[in-house]
Amino acid sequence: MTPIPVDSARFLADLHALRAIGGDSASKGVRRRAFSAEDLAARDWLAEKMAAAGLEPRFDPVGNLFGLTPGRSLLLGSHSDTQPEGGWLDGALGVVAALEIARASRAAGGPPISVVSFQDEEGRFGALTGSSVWAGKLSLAAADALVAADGMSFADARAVLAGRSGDFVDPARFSAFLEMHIEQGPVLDLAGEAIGVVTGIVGLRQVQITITGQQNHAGTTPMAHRRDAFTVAARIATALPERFANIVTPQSVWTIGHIALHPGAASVVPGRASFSLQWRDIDSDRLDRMEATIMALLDDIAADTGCEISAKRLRHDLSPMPMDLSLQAILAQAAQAVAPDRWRMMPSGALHDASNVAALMPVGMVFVPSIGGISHAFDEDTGEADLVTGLQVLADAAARIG
Ligand code: HGY
Ligand code: MN
Ligand code: MN
Repeated sequence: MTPIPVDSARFLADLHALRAIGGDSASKGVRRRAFSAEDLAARDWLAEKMAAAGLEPRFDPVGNLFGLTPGRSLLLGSHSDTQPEGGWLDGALGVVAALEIARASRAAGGPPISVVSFQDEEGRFGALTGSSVWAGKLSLAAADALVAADGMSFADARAVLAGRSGDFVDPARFSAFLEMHIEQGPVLDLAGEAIGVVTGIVGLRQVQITITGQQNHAGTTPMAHRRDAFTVAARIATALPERFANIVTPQSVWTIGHIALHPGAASVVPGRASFSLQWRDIDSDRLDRMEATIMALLDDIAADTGCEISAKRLRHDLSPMPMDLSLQAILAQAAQAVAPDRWRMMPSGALHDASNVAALMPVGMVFVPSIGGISHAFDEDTGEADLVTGLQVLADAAARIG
């Protein structure tokens, strides 16, 4: 195995250069929602870096940006779009590490490596939209019909690339996909370990729940006569832990991340509440049981309150996905070589594009620690030494794959 001579200073400089695009002025955080001006500027920056590294930059029809090396190659990458208040490393780390390894390998006559930054991993429009379309899990027509909370359709958003995007890249060009990512949880940080070799990625389900009660006067409507959509939503949220008690494990999670009340005025009893309910687990059957429990709870509360309650499944299915066993073994060898006994095998509680790419080719993932386990927040961070260790492990694994 010939090592790939990565340049960690250049890698860190590129990471900080990318952070500056859409960077928050008061923190290390970034704002680069898919197809925003900042996201497009970051993709243009990346395309220039790809070209300078001798890779062919190519946008596909949904905004995935590939840096292609001729012939068959190993694909490395992640995403460069972010949450509304994103961390500077979520996605960007894997993209910049991929760029550095592809660039160093090409310069040293090493194995052929291509790079990708998938579009809308963070779900401004759908969920892992760019890699879902590339992997054939979401049709282009269905993706185009997706509408962001701000009313922008995916079709209108991606139209900005018209004339600049080529065809979808043939997945057969690639032998395998490796994604480096921050853990986004506390496990490695608390254990004082440097590397996580990912065994599998959780599955995710999400529904949009709408409660229709009775809009009314906040002063003259007696409490006993109200059909207050918010209090019904609150009953659902507070009932879930007890209803899930015999189904879930400590790793199961569920989140109400967004709620809208209508009409949203202080002196009006809200007649309508609409909120997202998302749940995740590594086991498909448990996801099913959680879904059945949610639906039964909605029926019970609708009957008890006289409110109409609807639930619309929001996202295409993102099933739990095991990582390729041989790639897990290679990443474990690389971890032991670079960070002896400071690594572990572990599941991913976050979703990643690798979940989708697994439908096309063998995939593997490697984590670096998140300080305090914080992510999807401006405070997200990882020590530079851990960033460099992750780069070296990914490069070592890429060299072993060849
Ligand atoms: O939500 C997720 O797990 C991913 O970070 N978008
Ligand atoms: Mn991510
Ligand atoms: Mn994320």
